Amino acid sequence: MKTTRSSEEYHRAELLFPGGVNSPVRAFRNVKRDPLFIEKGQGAWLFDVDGNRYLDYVGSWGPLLFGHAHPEILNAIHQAAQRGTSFGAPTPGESQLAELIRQFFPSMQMMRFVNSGTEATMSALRLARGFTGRAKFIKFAGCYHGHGDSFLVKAGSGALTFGEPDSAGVTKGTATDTLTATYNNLEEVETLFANNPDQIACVIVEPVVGNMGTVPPQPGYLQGLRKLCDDNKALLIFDEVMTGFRVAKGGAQERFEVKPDLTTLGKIIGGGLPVGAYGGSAEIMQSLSPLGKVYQAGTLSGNPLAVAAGTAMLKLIQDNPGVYEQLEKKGQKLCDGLQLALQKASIPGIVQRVGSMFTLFFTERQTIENLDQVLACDRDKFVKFFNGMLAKEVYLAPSPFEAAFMGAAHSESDIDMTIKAAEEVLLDMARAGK
Ligand code: HOZ
Repeated sequence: MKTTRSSEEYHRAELLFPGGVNSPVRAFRNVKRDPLFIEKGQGAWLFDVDGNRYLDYVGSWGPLLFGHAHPEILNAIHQAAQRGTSFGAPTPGESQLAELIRQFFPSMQMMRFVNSGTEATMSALRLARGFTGRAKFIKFAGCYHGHGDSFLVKAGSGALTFGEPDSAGVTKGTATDTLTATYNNLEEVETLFANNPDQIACVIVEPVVGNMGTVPPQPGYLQGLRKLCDDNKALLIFDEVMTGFRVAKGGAQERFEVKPDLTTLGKIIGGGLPVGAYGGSAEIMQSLSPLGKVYQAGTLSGNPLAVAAGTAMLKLIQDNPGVYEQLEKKGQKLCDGLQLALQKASIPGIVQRVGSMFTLFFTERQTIENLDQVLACDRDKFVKFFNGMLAKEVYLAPSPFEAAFMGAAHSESDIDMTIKAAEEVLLDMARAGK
């Protein structure tokens, strides 16, 4: 695999951007190679600037349910762009997208559009604090809710990839209001509530964690969080930036039948363009300015291009009601194949999956339920696996702390190719280990 041009681009970018990138995980440092620079994407495939192609299981970190450059999404963007790219004033398109979102997420009776998942979670936290009049909140080790100061405490994703789950620049004052607990452990949450009576505004959780690899909630866990929040008059926030329109059409809240007070959504409702949203009951949402006292604003919020792309994306979901069943079946086939490949190579590991998001963990354990267990997995094996798969044209997330995403554009033969590649890579790893 020749990557000369990618390396040239990387060295050029290193002079312009810290680490040569505009978001840390994509620097590929943890997989010990230079990043690939992308020329284009088409369906399930990515093409780099050297002309190599890769079957893409990152999918822009989740939103590309129907693959790259889907004609209906491109057409919507094109049509919208001809009418202008930004107005800083309301448009009917925003209501159309919001009505569609509400059909899938009835808990989001009212919502507010922002520009990213990070903005959505930051704003939802401020709203929860403003609504309850309380300062503290609970998050879970290994969960990542974007790069807002309050959330960079025991954070997952890039923060974890580079060993900085607690970022420099976050003041002690900010961090003291962030209480952390172990994911899938209700007792710790109960204790935090008991030790901080009437002080906790909300609990925020990735209902299925994607930012430390795919870690599903144990049966009853999300219901338990719901009850603890109710008992303590705190709000429950589901960060569905990854799981929204992914693990079910109505996200994790539909799949696990738990209704949060607030939901945050990200790039998927922009068809891959920069968008986020947060929403909940009218009572809570009406605390936002200009009706209420919680302030939040943005010129590009509800940007017409992003709204058009998002509307096209949600219409695709609406018009393809069978898509989640197909993704479930394909996800099962792929993950069963990967699990068998581990067995054939006698390499300890498990593949965890919820719908079409999944992760292969190199571990002796039967399940991975929290961050400590994730951190105990074999990272050297991950690096070898990642690079081996890349050499066989399969593009996985360049970090063991990210989920993989499969979409409707991945064909049966793409899945067969992935399983075959994994079998070969794992057998090579097993041989080399002897
Ligand atoms: N934090 C994103 C995934 N969890 C990665 C964003 C990026 O590097 O593009």
